[in-house]
Amino acid sequence: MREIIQIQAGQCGNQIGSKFWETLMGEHCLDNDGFFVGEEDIRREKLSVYFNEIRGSRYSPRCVNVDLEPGILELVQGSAIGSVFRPDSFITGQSGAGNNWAKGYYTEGAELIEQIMDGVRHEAERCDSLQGFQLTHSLGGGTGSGLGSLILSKIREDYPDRMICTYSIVPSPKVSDTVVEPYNATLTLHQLIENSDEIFCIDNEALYDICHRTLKIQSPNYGDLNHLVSAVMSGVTTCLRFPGQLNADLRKLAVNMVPFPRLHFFMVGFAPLTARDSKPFRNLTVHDLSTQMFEARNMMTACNPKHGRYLTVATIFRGRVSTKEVDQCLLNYQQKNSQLFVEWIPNNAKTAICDVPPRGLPMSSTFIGNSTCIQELFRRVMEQFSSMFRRKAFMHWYTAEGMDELEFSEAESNLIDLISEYQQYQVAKAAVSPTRDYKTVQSNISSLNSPTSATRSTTGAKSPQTTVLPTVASKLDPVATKEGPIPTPAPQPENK
Ligand SMILES: Nc1nc2c(ncn2[C@@H]2O[C@H](COP(=O)(O)OP(=O)(O)O)[C@@H](O)[C@H]2O)c(=O)[nH]1
Ligand SMILES: [Mg+2]
Repeated sequence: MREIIQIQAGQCGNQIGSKFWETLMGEHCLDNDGFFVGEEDIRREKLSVYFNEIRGSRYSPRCVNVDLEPGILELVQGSAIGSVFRPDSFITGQSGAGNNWAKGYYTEGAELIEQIMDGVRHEAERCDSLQGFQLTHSLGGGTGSGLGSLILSKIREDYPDRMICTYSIVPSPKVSDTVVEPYNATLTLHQLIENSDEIFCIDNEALYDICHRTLKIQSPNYGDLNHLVSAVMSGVTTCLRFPGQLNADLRKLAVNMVPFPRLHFFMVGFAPLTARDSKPFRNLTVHDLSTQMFEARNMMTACNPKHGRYLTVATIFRGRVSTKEVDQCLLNYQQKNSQLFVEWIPNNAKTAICDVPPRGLPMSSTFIGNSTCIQELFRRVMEQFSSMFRRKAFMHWYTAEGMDELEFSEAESNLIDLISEYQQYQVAKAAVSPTRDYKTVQSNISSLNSPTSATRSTTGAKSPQTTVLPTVASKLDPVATKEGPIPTPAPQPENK
């Protein structure tokens, strides 16, 4: 079986991680002690993707739970599902990371890394055919972000041919008031560009807005946010956990979703949105689900898809839904909104259908999009980062742990490059025209494909077949110009 090892790091990582296990155990009919109590084979067939079978019909999550302070891990161990985890899967430090990325990556975290990698190796050796790893963490703190980054780089080193995916919680001032979060987030994103293959960007800003505006929760707490996180994590992992699906492993998903290696940051969405312990108000149809799923307010990444274009999309419908109806609804959406999908990747929206609905709902839909509008999220973080970094505010906390300022500027410019790469593909037009010969078409296609063409654009080189859409660029330009402009490809009339 194609096993996945989950690593959960830090407060947020462990909180969303254990909620994920709780949801999985519910969907796969495991009781709180890990015994399979279901009847349908379909729920059991792929259990070993995420669980170790320990004996008889008892299963235990395949995970390594890491934190630099003991509090949250003690809570997980003491929770209703606490006994399902192997006791030595918990690896704890004592000192905490104090919201400091450098402590997680260089000092406190580094002391724990050998022990963590032993834990990872222990799990990997028990696997029959390991497909990869998934990390749950926040970008804003010190442990999940700093130590999380260190873990990813070690995994890359030790398991270079396995897939790595992360569920990364993006910080928002609406939810947290630690001022250095933009630093920690930028330093982590810098690492994620190199050391992760697939990143599901789950944004506290969006989660807060969904709770507040849509679900009318006056002051949402982490429990409310994590309820949404677990819905979407269950949704995006559906194809990995139930037999016979499209995108049935991490690599297949990446092949469909990632057209260029660095552009592997996905926005995610879910429908119907419900508060904890509540049910949707009315019966849903496939039409409702597919409309809601594409709406900006259902996205758990605070970016508006209408401000960018989709490179690729994957959707997952669950429950007893008609395949024909699903196909029809999606086709309608794409036809009505064709300007939102890049035309140079034909058939870039794929759908999977799984009969098993999530718990408590008759049907649901999950959205995964690789959209160029994700640059809005990066620009938000970048703006906060740059305004502090320009004055070197709070730097001494990082340099005291042995970090160099240079690392901050490198992270900053890597993120600026990433933004401009997304922008470049947002404005890129199809290179094919009936009057061109095959050779020109090929060379245009390869210039579009070449990774250097993306970086080249950051130095202001003109790209021949682009035209600027005014939306994102002009709206966000003030951000771009603070530390020198984030260059966008020069406007050029479309080639005839
Ligand atoms: N959605 C969500 N965000 C969280 C949770 N716990 C912490 N965060 C966010 O994570 C960031 C702080 O990181 P945290 O995980 O507490 O730090 P760490 O323990 O050092 O990794 C802030 O942006 C918080 O808003 C949680 O349970 N759910
Ligand atoms: Mg912590």
